[in-house]
Amino acid sequence: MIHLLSRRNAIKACSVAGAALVLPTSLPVTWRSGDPPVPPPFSVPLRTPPVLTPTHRTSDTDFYDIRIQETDQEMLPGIRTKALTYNGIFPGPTIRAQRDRNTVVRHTNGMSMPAAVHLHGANVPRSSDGYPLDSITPGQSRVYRYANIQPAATLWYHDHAHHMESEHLYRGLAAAYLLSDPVDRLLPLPSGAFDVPLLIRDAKFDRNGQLVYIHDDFMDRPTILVNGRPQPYFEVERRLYRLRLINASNIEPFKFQLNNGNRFLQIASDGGFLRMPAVRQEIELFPSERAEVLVDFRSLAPGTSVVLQNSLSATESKRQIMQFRIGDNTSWSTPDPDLIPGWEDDRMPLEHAGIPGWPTDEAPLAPATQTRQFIMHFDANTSEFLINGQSYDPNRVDATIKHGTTEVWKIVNADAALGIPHAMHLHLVQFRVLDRNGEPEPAYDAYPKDTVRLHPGDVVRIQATFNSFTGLYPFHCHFIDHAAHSMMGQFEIVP
Ligand SMILES: [Cu+2]
Repeated sequence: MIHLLSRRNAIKACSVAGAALVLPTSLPVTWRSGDPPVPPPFSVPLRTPPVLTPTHRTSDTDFYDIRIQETDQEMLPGIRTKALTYNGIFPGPTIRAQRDRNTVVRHTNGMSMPAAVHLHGANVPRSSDGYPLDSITPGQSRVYRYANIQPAATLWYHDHAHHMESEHLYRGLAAAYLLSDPVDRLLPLPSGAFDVPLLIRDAKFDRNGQLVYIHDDFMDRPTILVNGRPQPYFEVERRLYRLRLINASNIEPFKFQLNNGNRFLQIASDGGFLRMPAVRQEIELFPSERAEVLVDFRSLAPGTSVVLQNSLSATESKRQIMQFRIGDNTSWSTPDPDLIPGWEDDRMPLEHAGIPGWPTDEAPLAPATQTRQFIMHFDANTSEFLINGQSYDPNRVDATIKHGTTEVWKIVNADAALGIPHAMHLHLVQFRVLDRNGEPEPAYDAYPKDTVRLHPGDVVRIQATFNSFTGLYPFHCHFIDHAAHSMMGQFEIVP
Protein backbone atom coordinates (compact mmCIF):
# COMPACT_ATOMS: atom_id res chain seq x y z
CA MET A 1 0.00 0.00 0.00
CA ILE A 2 2.80 2.35 0.82
CA HIS A 3 3.79 2.57 -2.81
CA LEU A 4 0.25 2.98 -4.06
CA LEU A 5 0.56 6.48 -5.39
CA SER A 6 4.25 6.87 -5.34
CA ARG A 7 4.45 8.46 -8.76
CA ARG A 8 1.91 11.12 -8.00
CA ASN A 9 2.97 11.49 -4.36
CA ALA A 10 6.56 12.00 -5.32
CA ILE A 11 5.66 14.78 -7.68
CA LYS A 12 3.03 16.28 -5.43
CA ALA A 13 5.30 16.23 -2.41
CA CYS A 14 7.59 18.65 -4.20
CA SER A 15 4.87 21.06 -5.18
CA VAL A 16 3.13 20.90 -1.80
CA ALA A 17 6.37 21.53 0.05
CA GLY A 18 7.10 24.45 -2.23
CA ALA A 19 3.67 25.96 -1.76
CA ALA A 20 3.83 25.57 2.00
CA LEU A 21 6.73 28.00 2.20
CA VAL A 22 4.57 30.70 0.72
CA LEU A 23 1.14 29.81 2.01
CA PRO A 24 0.74 27.83 5.24
CA THR A 25 -2.36 25.68 4.91
CA SER A 26 -3.65 26.79 8.32
CA LEU A 27 -4.21 30.35 7.11
CA PRO A 28 -7.30 31.27 5.14
CA VAL A 29 -6.62 31.20 1.45
CA THR A 30 -6.80 34.68 0.05
CA TRP A 31 -8.24 35.39 -3.34
CA ARG A 32 -5.80 35.81 -6.17
CA SER A 33 -6.94 36.88 -9.56
CA GLY A 34 -5.59 33.74 -11.21
CA ASP A 35 -7.32 31.36 -8.82
CA PRO A 36 -10.35 29.42 -9.93
CA PRO A 37 -13.45 30.67 -8.08
CA VAL A 38 -13.78 27.55 -5.95
CA PRO A 39 -15.56 28.27 -2.64
CA PRO A 40 -14.24 27.18 0.77
CA PRO A 41 -15.14 23.63 1.84
CA PHE A 42 -18.64 22.98 3.10
CA SER A 43 -20.11 26.27 1.90
CA VAL A 44 -22.54 24.96 -0.73
CA PRO A 45 -25.38 22.50 -0.11
CA LEU A 46 -25.35 18.99 -1.57
CA ARG A 47 -27.63 18.42 -4.53
CA THR A 48 -29.30 15.10 -5.09
CA PRO A 49 -29.88 14.45 -8.79
CA PRO A 50 -33.60 14.22 -9.58
CA VAL A 51 -35.14 10.85 -10.32
CA LEU A 52 -36.13 10.66 -13.97
CA THR A 53 -39.84 10.28 -14.71
CA PRO A 54 -40.82 7.79 -17.41
CA THR A 55 -42.44 9.23 -20.51
CA HIS A 56 -44.83 6.32 -20.28
CA ARG A 57 -45.23 2.95 -18.60
CA THR A 58 -46.73 -0.35 -19.61
CA SER A 59 -47.41 -3.41 -17.48
CA ASP A 60 -43.79 -4.53 -17.80
CA THR A 61 -41.74 -1.57 -19.07
CA ASP A 62 -40.74 1.98 -18.15
CA PHE A 63 -39.84 4.22 -21.11
CA TYR A 64 -37.51 7.20 -20.82
CA ASP A 65 -36.18 9.92 -23.09
CA ILE A 66 -32.79 11.48 -22.48
CA ARG A 67 -31.12 14.20 -24.50
CA ILE A 68 -27.34 14.34 -24.44
CA GLN A 69 -26.35 17.97 -24.78
CA GLU A 70 -23.82 20.64 -24.02
CA THR A 71 -25.22 23.13 -21.57
CA ASP A 72 -24.35 25.56 -18.79
CA GLN A 73 -24.38 24.30 -15.23
CA GLU A 74 -23.96 25.93 -11.87
CA MET A 75 -21.20 23.91 -10.22
CA LEU A 76 -19.36 26.76 -8.49
CA PRO A 77 -21.63 29.34 -6.81
CA GLY A 78 -22.92 31.98 -9.21
CA ILE A 79 -20.92 30.73 -12.18
CA ARG A 80 -22.14 29.00 -15.31
CA THR A 81 -19.80 26.20 -16.32
CA LYS A 82 -20.01 24.54 -19.72
CA ALA A 83 -20.70 20.85 -19.32
CA LEU A 84 -21.83 17.81 -21.28
CA THR A 85 -25.02 16.54 -19.74
CA TYR A 86 -27.83 14.05 -19.77
CA ASN A 87 -31.01 16.14 -19.91
CA GLY A 88 -29.21 19.36 -19.11
CA ILE A 89 -28.04 18.46 -15.63
CA PHE A 90 -24.82 17.24 -14.04
CA PRO A 91 -24.78 14.56 -12.78
CA GLY A 92 -27.56 13.32 -15.02
CA PRO A 93 -30.94 12.24 -13.74
CA THR A 94 -31.10 9.13 -11.58
CA ILE A 95 -32.94 6.20 -13.14
CA ARG A 96 -34.68 3.93 -10.66
CA ALA A 97 -35.36 0.48 -12.04
CA GLN A 98 -36.97 -2.69 -10.74
CA ARG A 99 -35.57 -6.17 -11.18
CA ASP A 100 -37.27 -8.10 -14.01
CA ARG A 101 -39.08 -4.98 -15.19
CA ASN A 102 -37.81 -3.47 -18.45
CA THR A 103 -36.20 -0.07 -18.69
CA VAL A 104 -36.08 1.38 -22.19
CA VAL A 105 -34.12 4.59 -22.67
CA ARG A 106 -34.02 6.55 -25.91
CA HIS A 107 -30.90 8.69 -25.93
CA THR A 108 -30.78 11.52 -28.45
CA ASN A 109 -27.35 12.94 -29.15
CA GLY A 110 -27.57 16.73 -29.17
CA MET A 111 -23.79 17.13 -29.12
CA SER A 112 -21.56 17.71 -32.12
CA MET A 113 -19.58 14.55 -31.31
CA PRO A 114 -20.48 10.85 -31.16
CA ALA A 115 -21.86 9.47 -27.89
CA ALA A 116 -22.29 5.95 -26.54
CA VAL A 117 -24.09 5.18 -23.29
CA HIS A 118 -22.72 2.37 -21.16
CA LEU A 119 -24.77 1.10 -18.22
CA HIS A 120 -21.88 0.16 -15.96
CA GLY A 121 -22.33 -3.15 -14.15
CA ALA A 122 -25.36 -4.26 -16.12
CA ASN A 123 -26.10 -7.63 -17.64
CA VAL A 124 -27.36 -6.49 -21.04
CA PRO A 125 -27.26 -7.63 -24.67
CA ARG A 126 -24.45 -6.29 -26.80
CA SER A 127 -26.84 -4.00 -28.69
CA SER A 128 -27.52 -2.08 -25.47
CA ASP A 129 -24.07 -2.26 -23.92
CA GLY A 130 -22.77 1.07 -25.14
CA TYR A 131 -19.93 -0.67 -26.94
CA PRO A 132 -17.44 2.07 -27.91
CA LEU A 133 -18.06 1.82 -31.65
CA ASP A 134 -21.85 1.50 -31.35
CA SER A 135 -22.02 5.23 -31.14
CA ILE A 136 -24.89 7.64 -31.62
CA THR A 137 -23.99 10.11 -34.32
CA PRO A 138 -24.84 13.76 -33.71
CA GLY A 139 -28.53 14.44 -34.16
CA GLN A 140 -29.45 10.76 -34.02
CA SER A 141 -31.07 8.60 -31.36
CA ARG A 142 -30.44 5.12 -30.07
CA VAL A 143 -32.72 2.99 -27.92
CA TYR A 144 -31.11 1.05 -25.07
CA ARG A 145 -33.09 -1.84 -23.58
CA TYR A 146 -32.32 -3.06 -20.09
CA ALA A 147 -34.22 -6.09 -18.83
CA ASN A 148 -32.78 -5.70 -15.32
CA ILE A 149 -32.18 -9.43 -14.95
CA GLN A 150 -29.84 -9.15 -11.98
CA PRO A 151 -30.00 -8.44 -8.24
CA ALA A 152 -30.50 -5.00 -6.75
CA ALA A 153 -27.39 -2.84 -7.23
CA THR A 154 -26.00 0.64 -7.54
CA LEU A 155 -25.21 0.90 -11.24
CA TRP A 156 -24.32 4.03 -13.14
CA TYR A 157 -24.41 5.15 -16.74
CA HIS A 158 -21.69 7.12 -18.47
CA ASP A 159 -20.33 7.87 -21.89
CA HIS A 160 -18.19 5.28 -23.69
CA ALA A 161 -17.68 6.75 -27.17
CA HIS A 162 -14.42 5.47 -28.61
CA HIS A 163 -11.46 7.75 -27.75
CA MET A 164 -13.87 10.37 -26.34
CA GLU A 165 -15.11 8.54 -23.24
CA SER A 166 -12.50 10.12 -21.01
CA GLU A 167 -13.28 13.72 -21.88
CA HIS A 168 -17.03 13.10 -22.07
CA LEU A 169 -17.08 11.56 -18.60
CA TYR A 170 -14.91 14.37 -17.27
CA ARG A 171 -17.19 17.03 -18.71
CA GLY A 172 -20.28 15.58 -17.10
CA LEU A 173 -21.77 12.52 -18.80
CA ALA A 174 -22.41 10.40 -15.71
CA ALA A 175 -25.46 9.49 -13.64
CA ALA A 176 -26.78 6.91 -11.19
CA TYR A 177 -28.97 3.93 -12.11
CA LEU A 178 -30.39 2.34 -9.00
CA LEU A 179 -31.75 -1.14 -9.48
CA SER A 180 -34.07 -2.42 -6.79
CA ASP A 181 -35.52 -5.88 -6.23
CA PRO A 182 -38.07 -7.42 -3.84
CA VAL A 183 -35.36 -8.36 -1.35
CA ASP A 184 -34.10 -4.80 -1.37
CA ARG A 185 -37.56 -3.47 -0.58
CA LEU A 186 -38.25 -6.00 2.18
CA LEU A 187 -35.10 -5.18 4.09
CA PRO A 188 -35.35 -2.49 6.75
CA LEU A 189 -33.12 -0.06 4.87
CA PRO A 190 -33.38 3.74 4.74
CA SER A 191 -35.32 4.78 1.66
CA GLY A 192 -36.62 7.87 -0.09
CA ALA A 193 -34.74 11.00 0.96
CA PHE A 194 -32.54 8.88 3.21
CA ASP A 195 -31.19 6.78 0.33
CA VAL A 196 -28.67 9.05 -1.38
CA PRO A 197 -26.42 8.42 -4.38
CA LEU A 198 -23.11 10.29 -4.15
CA LEU A 199 -21.15 10.62 -7.40
CA ILE A 200 -17.70 11.67 -6.22
CA ARG A 201 -14.92 12.87 -8.49
CA ASP A 202 -12.25 15.48 -8.95
CA ALA A 203 -11.88 18.27 -11.48
CA LYS A 204 -9.83 21.28 -12.49
CA PHE A 205 -11.42 24.70 -13.03
CA ASP A 206 -9.81 27.69 -14.68
CA ARG A 207 -10.01 31.27 -13.38
CA ASN A 208 -13.35 31.69 -15.13
CA GLY A 209 -14.81 28.63 -13.49
CA GLN A 210 -14.66 26.52 -16.65
CA LEU A 211 -13.60 22.86 -16.60
CA VAL A 212 -10.07 22.19 -17.81
CA TYR A 213 -9.56 18.80 -19.42
CA ILE A 214 -5.99 17.61 -19.81
CA HIS A 215 -5.60 13.95 -20.59
CA ASP A 216 -4.34 11.82 -17.67
CA ASP A 217 -3.74 14.91 -15.55
CA PHE A 218 -3.27 12.93 -12.35
CA MET A 219 -1.32 15.70 -10.68
CA ASP A 220 -3.63 18.60 -11.15
CA ARG A 221 -7.34 18.09 -10.67
CA PRO A 222 -7.52 19.86 -7.32
CA THR A 223 -11.26 20.26 -6.75
CA ILE A 224 -13.55 17.56 -5.34
CA LEU A 225 -17.12 17.51 -6.62
CA VAL A 226 -19.95 15.54 -5.03
CA ASN A 227 -23.03 15.36 -7.22
CA GLY A 228 -21.54 18.23 -9.19
CA ARG A 229 -20.89 20.59 -6.28
CA PRO A 230 -17.54 21.43 -4.66
CA GLN A 231 -17.07 19.86 -1.19
CA PRO A 232 -20.72 20.36 -0.24
CA TYR A 233 -22.46 20.10 3.09
CA PHE A 234 -25.52 17.93 3.66
CA GLU A 235 -28.03 18.59 6.43
CA VAL A 236 -29.05 15.24 7.86
CA GLU A 237 -31.51 14.03 10.44
CA ARG A 238 -30.48 12.00 13.46
CA ARG A 239 -31.13 8.66 11.87
CA LEU A 240 -29.58 6.05 9.61
CA TYR A 241 -28.76 6.94 6.02
CA ARG A 242 -28.07 4.69 3.08
CA LEU A 243 -25.30 6.28 1.03
CA ARG A 244 -24.32 4.96 -2.37
CA LEU A 245 -20.68 5.87 -2.87
CA ILE A 246 -19.79 5.99 -6.56
CA ASN A 247 -16.26 6.82 -7.63
CA ALA A 248 -17.17 8.77 -10.77
CA SER A 249 -13.72 10.23 -11.32
CA ASN A 250 -11.58 9.59 -14.36
CA ILE A 251 -8.39 8.61 -12.57
CA GLU A 252 -8.68 9.46 -8.87
CA PRO A 253 -8.63 6.68 -6.24
CA PHE A 254 -10.44 7.31 -2.96
CA LYS A 255 -10.12 5.74 0.44
CA PHE A 256 -13.21 6.94 2.23
CA GLN A 257 -13.33 7.44 5.96
CA LEU A 258 -15.49 9.39 8.41
CA ASN A 259 -13.84 11.60 10.98
CA ASN A 260 -14.19 11.27 14.77
CA GLY A 261 -14.15 7.50 14.61
CA ASN A 262 -17.49 7.15 12.84
CA ARG A 263 -17.78 4.01 10.79
CA PHE A 264 -19.58 2.63 7.80
CA LEU A 265 -21.70 -0.47 7.66
CA GLN A 266 -21.03 -1.61 4.12
CA ILE A 267 -24.04 -3.45 2.76
CA ALA A 268 -23.28 -3.71 -0.96
CA SER A 269 -20.45 -3.73 -3.44
CA ASP A 270 -20.38 -3.03 -7.20
CA GLY A 271 -23.01 -5.56 -8.20
CA GLY A 272 -25.29 -5.74 -5.17
CA PHE A 273 -25.63 -6.80 -1.57
CA LEU A 274 -22.80 -8.41 0.29
CA ARG A 275 -23.55 -11.81 1.68
CA MET A 276 -22.56 -10.41 5.06
CA PRO A 277 -22.56 -6.67 5.74
CA ALA A 278 -19.25 -5.45 7.09
CA VAL A 279 -18.35 -2.70 9.54
CA ARG A 280 -15.65 -0.63 7.84
CA GLN A 281 -13.36 2.13 9.03
CA GLU A 282 -12.12 2.81 5.52
CA ILE A 283 -13.43 1.91 2.10
CA GLU A 284 -11.14 2.10 -0.88
CA LEU A 285 -12.77 2.70 -4.26
CA PHE A 286 -10.92 3.13 -7.52
CA PRO A 287 -12.65 4.78 -10.49
CA SER A 288 -16.07 3.26 -11.23
CA GLU A 289 -16.20 1.09 -8.08
CA ARG A 290 -19.21 1.46 -5.79
CA ALA A 291 -20.02 0.74 -2.18
CA GLU A 292 -23.35 1.10 -0.43
CA VAL A 293 -23.04 1.99 3.22
CA LEU A 294 -25.25 2.75 6.17
CA VAL A 295 -24.10 5.69 8.26
CA ASP A 296 -25.55 6.16 11.73
CA PHE A 297 -26.22 9.74 12.80
CA ARG A 298 -28.65 8.73 15.57
CA SER A 299 -26.39 9.23 18.54
CA LEU A 300 -24.76 12.46 17.38
CA ALA A 301 -25.65 15.79 18.97
CA PRO A 302 -27.58 18.36 16.94
CA GLY A 303 -25.25 21.01 15.61
CA THR A 304 -22.28 18.69 15.29
CA SER A 305 -20.89 17.47 12.02
CA VAL A 306 -19.19 14.51 10.41
CA VAL A 307 -16.77 14.84 7.51
CA LEU A 308 -16.32 12.31 4.74
CA GLN A 309 -12.63 12.26 3.90
CA ASN A 310 -10.25 10.70 1.42
CA SER A 311 -7.32 9.39 3.38
CA LEU A 312 -5.43 8.67 0.16
CA SER A 313 -5.34 12.29 -0.86
CA ALA A 314 -1.89 13.76 -1.13
CA THR A 315 -3.21 17.30 -0.73
CA GLU A 316 -5.21 18.77 2.10
CA SER A 317 -7.57 20.52 -0.31
CA LYS A 318 -8.73 17.19 -1.72
CA ARG A 319 -8.84 15.37 1.59
CA GLN A 320 -12.19 16.84 2.61
CA ILE A 321 -14.97 15.44 0.45
CA MET A 322 -18.18 16.59 2.11
CA GLN A 323 -19.70 17.44 5.48
CA PHE A 324 -22.79 16.01 7.17
CA ARG A 325 -24.46 18.52 9.49
CA ILE A 326 -26.55 16.89 12.19
CA GLY A 327 -29.93 18.55 12.57
CA ASP A 328 -32.52 18.50 15.35
CA ASN A 329 -34.85 16.00 13.75
CA THR A 330 -34.73 12.56 15.22
CA SER A 331 -36.18 9.59 13.52
CA TRP A 332 -36.20 6.31 15.38
CA SER A 333 -38.16 4.48 12.76
CA THR A 334 -36.67 1.84 10.52
CA PRO A 335 -34.42 0.10 10.68
CA ASP A 336 -34.75 -1.24 14.17
CA PRO A 337 -31.28 -1.04 15.72
CA ASP A 338 -31.78 -4.57 17.04
CA LEU A 339 -31.73 -5.77 13.46
CA ILE A 340 -28.14 -4.69 13.13
CA PRO A 341 -26.23 -6.48 15.88
CA GLY A 342 -22.73 -5.28 16.39
CA TRP A 343 -23.32 -1.99 14.71
CA GLU A 344 -23.46 0.03 17.91
CA ASP A 345 -21.36 -2.19 20.11
CA ASP A 346 -17.73 -1.16 19.98
CA ARG A 347 -16.64 -4.31 21.78
CA MET A 348 -17.68 -6.54 18.93
CA PRO A 349 -15.08 -7.54 16.43
CA LEU A 350 -15.34 -5.28 13.45
CA GLU A 351 -15.33 -8.03 10.91
CA HIS A 352 -18.94 -8.76 10.12
CA ALA A 353 -22.37 -7.85 11.39
CA GLY A 354 -25.07 -10.20 10.22
CA ILE A 355 -28.54 -8.87 9.47
CA PRO A 356 -31.40 -11.39 9.75
CA GLY A 357 -33.14 -11.93 6.45
CA TRP A 358 -30.18 -10.76 4.42
CA PRO A 359 -29.75 -12.47 1.06
CA THR A 360 -27.07 -15.06 1.52
CA ASP A 361 -27.13 -16.74 -1.83
CA GLU A 362 -23.91 -16.57 -3.76
CA ALA A 363 -23.21 -17.36 -7.33
CA PRO A 364 -22.02 -20.95 -7.42
CA LEU A 365 -18.33 -21.34 -7.91
CA ALA A 366 -18.51 -23.38 -11.07
CA PRO A 367 -15.20 -24.96 -11.94
CA ALA A 368 -13.19 -22.89 -14.36
CA THR A 369 -12.46 -24.50 -17.70
CA GLN A 370 -10.19 -21.76 -18.97
CA THR A 371 -7.54 -19.57 -17.40
CA ARG A 372 -6.09 -16.44 -18.96
CA GLN A 373 -3.53 -13.83 -18.02
CA PHE A 374 -3.72 -10.12 -18.74
CA ILE A 375 -0.80 -7.84 -17.98
CA MET A 376 -1.54 -4.12 -17.66
CA HIS A 377 1.45 -1.97 -18.43
CA PHE A 378 2.36 1.58 -19.40
CA ASP A 379 4.85 1.85 -22.25
CA ALA A 380 6.91 4.93 -21.49
CA ASN A 381 8.35 4.93 -25.01
CA THR A 382 5.02 5.29 -26.78
CA SER A 383 3.03 6.71 -23.83
CA GLU A 384 0.47 4.00 -24.46
CA PHE A 385 -1.30 1.95 -21.84
CA LEU A 386 -1.25 -1.67 -22.98
CA ILE A 387 -2.78 -5.04 -22.13
CA ASN A 388 -0.49 -7.98 -22.88
CA GLY A 389 1.69 -5.60 -24.85
CA GLN A 390 -1.09 -4.60 -27.21
CA SER A 391 -3.20 -1.53 -27.68
CA TYR A 392 -6.94 -1.74 -28.28
CA ASP A 393 -7.91 -3.00 -31.71
CA PRO A 394 -11.63 -3.26 -32.44
CA ASN A 395 -10.84 -5.88 -35.08
CA ARG A 396 -9.06 -8.18 -32.66
CA VAL A 397 -10.75 -10.53 -30.20
CA ASP A 398 -8.57 -10.98 -27.14
CA ALA A 399 -10.55 -13.81 -25.56
CA THR A 400 -13.06 -16.16 -27.18
CA ILE A 401 -15.30 -17.59 -24.48
CA LYS A 402 -17.70 -20.49 -24.82
CA HIS A 403 -21.13 -19.47 -23.60
CA GLY A 404 -22.02 -20.93 -20.21
CA THR A 405 -18.45 -21.53 -19.11
CA THR A 406 -16.48 -20.20 -16.18
CA GLU A 407 -13.03 -18.67 -16.46
CA VAL A 408 -10.31 -17.50 -14.12
CA TRP A 409 -8.38 -14.44 -15.22
CA LYS A 410 -5.08 -13.54 -13.67
CA ILE A 411 -4.61 -9.80 -13.97
CA VAL A 412 -1.23 -8.21 -13.36
CA ASN A 413 -0.42 -4.57 -12.79
CA ALA A 414 3.13 -4.46 -14.14
CA ASP A 415 3.60 -0.78 -13.30
CA ALA A 416 5.11 -1.18 -9.84
CA ALA A 417 8.20 0.77 -10.81
CA LEU A 418 6.21 3.73 -12.10
CA GLY A 419 3.68 3.54 -9.29
CA ILE A 420 0.67 3.59 -11.61
CA PRO A 421 -2.58 2.10 -10.31
CA HIS A 422 -5.08 0.44 -12.65
CA ALA A 423 -8.61 -0.92 -12.33
CA MET A 424 -9.86 -3.71 -14.57
CA HIS A 425 -13.53 -3.55 -15.58
CA LEU A 426 -15.37 -6.26 -17.49
CA HIS A 427 -18.58 -5.36 -19.23
CA LEU A 428 -21.57 -7.70 -18.91
CA VAL A 429 -20.58 -9.78 -15.89
CA GLN A 430 -20.23 -9.59 -12.15
CA PHE A 431 -17.21 -11.57 -11.03
CA ARG A 432 -15.56 -12.83 -7.88
CA VAL A 433 -12.11 -11.67 -6.82
CA LEU A 434 -10.45 -14.88 -5.68
CA ASP A 435 -7.20 -13.53 -4.35
CA ARG A 436 -4.77 -10.65 -4.41
CA ASN A 437 -1.03 -11.27 -4.32
CA GLY A 438 -1.77 -14.79 -3.14
CA GLU A 439 -4.01 -13.76 -0.24
CA PRO A 440 -7.78 -14.31 -0.26
CA GLU A 441 -9.69 -11.08 -0.94
CA PRO A 442 -11.86 -9.97 2.02
CA ALA A 443 -15.50 -10.86 1.43
CA TYR A 444 -16.62 -7.22 1.19
CA ASP A 445 -14.22 -6.69 -1.72
CA ALA A 446 -14.64 -10.07 -3.39
CA TYR A 447 -18.19 -10.34 -4.71
CA PRO A 448 -20.17 -9.16 -6.58
CA LYS A 449 -17.65 -7.05 -8.49
CA ASP A 450 -17.41 -5.63 -12.00
CA THR A 451 -14.22 -3.65 -11.42
CA VAL A 452 -11.17 -4.79 -9.51
CA ARG A 453 -8.51 -2.49 -8.08
CA LEU A 454 -4.89 -3.09 -8.98
CA HIS A 455 -2.37 -1.17 -6.92
CA PRO A 456 1.03 -0.91 -8.58
CA GLY A 457 2.46 -4.41 -8.74
CA ASP A 458 -0.73 -6.20 -7.70
CA VAL A 459 -1.64 -9.59 -9.09
CA VAL A 460 -5.30 -10.54 -8.72
CA ARG A 461 -7.29 -13.51 -9.89
CA ILE A 462 -10.96 -13.15 -10.75
CA GLN A 463 -13.54 -15.75 -11.62
CA ALA A 464 -16.50 -15.12 -13.91
CA THR A 465 -19.25 -17.20 -15.44
CA PHE A 466 -20.37 -16.08 -18.91
CA ASN A 467 -23.86 -17.52 -19.03
CA SER A 468 -26.10 -14.67 -20.16
CA PHE A 469 -25.61 -13.08 -23.58
CA THR A 470 -23.33 -13.88 -26.48
CA GLY A 471 -21.38 -11.32 -28.47
CA LEU A 472 -18.44 -8.96 -28.30
CA TYR A 473 -17.83 -6.88 -25.16
CA PRO A 474 -14.94 -4.74 -23.95
CA PHE A 475 -12.80 -5.10 -20.88
CA HIS A 476 -10.61 -2.18 -19.95
CA CYS A 477 -8.87 -0.14 -17.33
CA HIS A 478 -11.37 2.16 -15.62
CA PHE A 479 -8.76 4.77 -15.02
CA ILE A 480 -10.60 5.87 -18.08
CA ASP A 481 -7.84 8.10 -19.35
CA HIS A 482 -5.79 4.89 -19.63
CA ALA A 483 -8.62 3.17 -21.53
CA ALA A 484 -8.88 6.10 -23.90
CA HIS A 485 -5.17 5.62 -24.48
CA SER A 486 -5.55 1.99 -25.57
CA MET A 487 -5.80 0.00 -22.31
CA MET A 488 -8.77 -1.97 -23.57
CA GLY A 489 -9.41 -5.40 -25.01
CA GLN A 490 -12.47 -7.35 -25.93
CA PHE A 491 -13.92 -10.77 -25.27
CA GLU A 492 -16.39 -12.56 -27.46
CA ILE A 493 -18.85 -15.03 -26.03
CA VAL A 494 -19.74 -17.63 -28.62
CA PRO A 495 -22.51 -20.26 -28.58
CU1 LIG B 1 -5.06 1.90 -15.90
